[in-house]
Amino acid sequence: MTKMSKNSDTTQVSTTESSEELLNRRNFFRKAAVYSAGAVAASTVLAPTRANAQDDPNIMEEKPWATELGDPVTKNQYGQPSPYEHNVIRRTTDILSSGNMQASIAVTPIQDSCGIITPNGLFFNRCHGGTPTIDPNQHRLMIHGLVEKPIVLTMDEIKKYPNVSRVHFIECPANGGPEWRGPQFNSIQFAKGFMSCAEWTGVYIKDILRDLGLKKEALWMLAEGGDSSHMGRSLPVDKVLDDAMIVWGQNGEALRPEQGYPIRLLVPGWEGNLCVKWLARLEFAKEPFYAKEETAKYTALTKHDGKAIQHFYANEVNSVITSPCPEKPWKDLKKGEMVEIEGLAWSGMGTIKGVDISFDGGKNWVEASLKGLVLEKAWTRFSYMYKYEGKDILLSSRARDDAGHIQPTVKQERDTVGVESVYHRNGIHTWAVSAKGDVTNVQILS
Ligand SMILES: Nc1nc2c(c(=O)[nH]1)N[C@H]1C(S)=C(S)[C@@H](COP(=O)(O)O)O[C@H]1N2
Ligand SMILES: [Mo]
Repeated sequence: MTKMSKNSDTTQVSTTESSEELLNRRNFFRKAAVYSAGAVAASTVLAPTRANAQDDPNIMEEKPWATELGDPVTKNQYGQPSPYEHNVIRRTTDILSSGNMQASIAVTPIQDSCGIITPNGLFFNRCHGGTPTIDPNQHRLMIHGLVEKPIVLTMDEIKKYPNVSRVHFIECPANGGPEWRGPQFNSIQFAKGFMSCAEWTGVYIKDILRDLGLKKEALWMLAEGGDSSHMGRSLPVDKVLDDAMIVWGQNGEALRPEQGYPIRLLVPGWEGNLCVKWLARLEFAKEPFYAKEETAKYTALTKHDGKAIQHFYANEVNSVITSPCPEKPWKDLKKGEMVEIEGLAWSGMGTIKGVDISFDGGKNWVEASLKGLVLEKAWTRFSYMYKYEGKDILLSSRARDDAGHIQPTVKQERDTVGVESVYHRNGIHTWAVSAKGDVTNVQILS
């Protein structure tokens, strides 16, 4: 073991420091990683507390995988996760699909996500007519309507435009939508997993339009998919000229079929349904195009006058604690032990500024720290080091963005919107964590 770590140190570190010195320094840091119960900082490092590790057969005995050769490099020409990760999968339920798996949703296990990137195999999949298998050589994108030079592009032609890579979440506006009247799922995956976040590569539509010449009268863009549902959606030209993209890359590889291979529309921060997959046509027009029932579907009704809030497309500032959660309860914690609370915050209207945590259902708040990359219209991870007290708590998170928005309470949200909607829920989410560490999905109305 020592020999192996020494070797890897020398290959990775090209300083004058010898590997011996490096190891000593690491051991020093490890030993220094103690905390005092009084001074709890977000930067506290946890040392393993397990006693009698020397009696553990897993450390004393040599394992079969340490004594025989492993698989050849030719085994998985496209790699797969360890078989031990077999439970980390997208999940479906009849409650969300009425039994039709071609007009359905498979939700992301956000409880298992690390950092802010969703691996492609776990990206949530919402489709209205199944996932088509499109031959990219036969796929075309037509751009027409109120442009000077309408065109039809092949995939090779699209990829000639200068490309950019951006990290953005996609969230279905119905994320959390089944829960307006109260908790429905004792599961974070089903309650909040209608979203994922990836690094997308593609071209800004404004760059293509520079070539085509957008006419002044053009106020709306219709996007249509090449799948059986077509998913025709219209969006305002202002947003198109701001940051909408046509993307073909997802986390360093081609889009997955489920995400719209070979190309999709990406409308950063706005409702996922606008991010038309298997994109085949863009038409610029004076007016939005949509079927009547779609208008009704994607607008929010206000409680008092029954009027629709039309053309409101951004996903509002939101957050959820991913650890603990119903799927990740606190286990074997001792009173006084430190435990990291983690979660995800996101806003379709800007960059996350901060996240507060409450242990009493929203009466008192403390500030969490943001960790890793903090990017516009992207998942942002937050963290708080908590001293476990072994008592019941109501654990909530409340995010703020740089556009000045803050998550409303469930009561504030119900007072303005009522409970009839299935869209745009961003009220503060609360978990009831029992003294034993079990986690239940609850809503706090005050
Ligand atoms: N062509 C097409 N595009 C589509 C859909 C569809 O059914 N067909 N579903 C939409 C909906 S409702 C959502 S929330 C997002 C989901 O994107 P994802 O499946 O990549 O997560 O795609 C949108 N784009
Ligand atoms: Mo959606």
